[in-house]
Amino acid sequence: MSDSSNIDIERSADRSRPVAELHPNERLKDESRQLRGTIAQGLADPVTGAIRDPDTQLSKFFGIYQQDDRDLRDARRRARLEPRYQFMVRVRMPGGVCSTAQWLALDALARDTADGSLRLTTRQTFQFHGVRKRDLKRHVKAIAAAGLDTLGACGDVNRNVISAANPLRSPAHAAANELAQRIGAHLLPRTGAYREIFLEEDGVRPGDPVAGPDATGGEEEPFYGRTYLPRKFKIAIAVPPQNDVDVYAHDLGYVAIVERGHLAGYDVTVGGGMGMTHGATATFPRVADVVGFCRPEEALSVAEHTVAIQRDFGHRKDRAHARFKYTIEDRGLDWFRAELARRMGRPLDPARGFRFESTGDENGWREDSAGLWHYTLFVENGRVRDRPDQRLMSALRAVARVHGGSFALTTNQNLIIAGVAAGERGAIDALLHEHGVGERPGRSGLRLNSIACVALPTCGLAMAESERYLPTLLDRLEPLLAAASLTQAPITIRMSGCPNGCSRPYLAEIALVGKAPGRYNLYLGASARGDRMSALYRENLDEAAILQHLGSLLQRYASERIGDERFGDFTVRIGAVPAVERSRDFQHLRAT
Ligand code: SRM
Ligand code: SF4
Repeated sequence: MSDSSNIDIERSADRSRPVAELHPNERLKDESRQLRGTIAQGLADPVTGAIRDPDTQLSKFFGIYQQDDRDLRDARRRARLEPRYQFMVRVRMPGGVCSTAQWLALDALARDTADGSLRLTTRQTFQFHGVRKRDLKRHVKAIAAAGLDTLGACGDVNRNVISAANPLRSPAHAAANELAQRIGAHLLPRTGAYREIFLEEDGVRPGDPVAGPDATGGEEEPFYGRTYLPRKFKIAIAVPPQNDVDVYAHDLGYVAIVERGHLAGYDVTVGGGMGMTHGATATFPRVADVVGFCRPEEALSVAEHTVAIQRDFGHRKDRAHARFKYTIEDRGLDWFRAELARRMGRPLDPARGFRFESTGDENGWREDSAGLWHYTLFVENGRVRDRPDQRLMSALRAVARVHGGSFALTTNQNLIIAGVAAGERGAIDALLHEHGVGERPGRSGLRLNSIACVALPTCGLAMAESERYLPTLLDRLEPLLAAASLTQAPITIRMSGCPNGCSRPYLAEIALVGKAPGRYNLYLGASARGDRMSALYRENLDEAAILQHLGSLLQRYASERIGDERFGDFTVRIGAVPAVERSRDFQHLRAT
């Protein structure tokens, strides 16, 4: 198979078929009048806190998820009340940078129309939780007034494009951030539904990123068409030696190649993804493959054509098989390269090669070559809220009021106070300290390299706790680390409340994936560079068993590691888990 015109290409489940033969969501999208559905009517209905059923699928395309508070489910059922419906609202912010004015606007909004907290996500943006239906339009309008939007933050479209954190760090970081913004704008849905329903503006401002159909004067969705993509599509841009974005977890990735101080272009990766379903071996996480090199001026075209290939060939019958990783698995890399070359008019150049060192963030103050300072603040699991001992939300509000630079979100759920003049550092340190925030001497390397997904009580798919539990588990693991003299060891640990893998767990040296309340599958053996997945070590563990298994492995690591060997590599070397080089191995191990 080398050419898309080849008659061997299986087309029975892609968009060449009538929607009636495909997954019901395809028909829903097709008949939705470019995502309008009856969302407006549902929002206007005062009788319920919910919107209408199929519209809950459509609202995702506007970054809006209907949820209910799962902590209250049983009590409300017993009281014969409808679930406590509320909405998660996700901001679209390619490259993850906001101004201090935007921070202050979002902070006010979190306290006004959400649950009083801001959530920094693994895709470098903000989520609000607990927004009630009656406040939803006001909430989205306030985000727009701050110069941001939520369009395409969820749904079957290209998602928030992420790039190596902090564009001020180096020229390559600036280029990566700029590329993220260009791709994000280029692949934004054009439907006017967002403005009509949530912003309630018919007028279109030229150049407005959420302008809608009149801005193009043509078809409402010239790129996506009536049925959009088969599934979500995710793009990341990395700048070695950091792989903070986890480029191998992405449908499409770019790795900056800097030669003699100049950005030569990008090595391109395709076919990564994390999601799977427990027990369904046809679903699996996959580490992306490097397929070639493109020059900076070709990068946008690579994104457009790659997403178009998935739009045209992605599986639209079975949503569990609809991510790009399965298109790549089904059809092969040679097919993809040929199809991309056909669309671009030339093949990608051979990959140049690169080397990653870690996926983590470097916490604390760092100076750049221009003499500006950047403070990376560890934000446990990305949750920005005030606690009695640590008034993080107030601290960052106070910093935003005096800080002359910007805020850069990281894909490890942390925050960089970016672009700080040397003379401003003391004031920022003092504000953080005053609110009980900042560096803490006893914090372990494991905690500083931890990520947990949201899970309960808002995520409808959670099987176990994650964000609310990982800090407690770490409290119990830290004495074991201390006993093994491993407090400073930079070991990555990630927890997800279900196998969908929102914390990208299968790329962490220690991964805990929720199976049932209080029960987790333990995966080990991923590389610290984010290029090798972990393998299932033990299933269905409760806390005591997790502590026992990790405790003894950490003890062995302390005494048997060779040089600066990382924990993931160590667990593979001693045979605790096999090395998972390919997703097929991951599947095989799970099935046996
Ligand atoms: Fe995710 C679904 C939260 C990053 C894979 N994810 C969800 C939903 C919307 C649950 C739902 O569908 O009802 C979660 C909302 C929970 C809540 O209450 O807020 C949710 N995902 C998150 C966030 C907030 C986790 C976090 O703690 O930061 C991340 C938001 C990113 C963003 O700003 O856009 C988030 N999700 C990811 C990632 C990591 C990444 O993208 O780098 C993944 C794995 C990578 C991938 O996509 O392969 C991920 N989320 C999923 C999946 C599995 C997709 C699949 O291919 O099978 C689902 C379920 C689905 O889509 O059906 C999902
Ligand atoms: Fe929810 Fe599962 Fe994602 Fe966690 S991994 S946020 S539980 S969908």
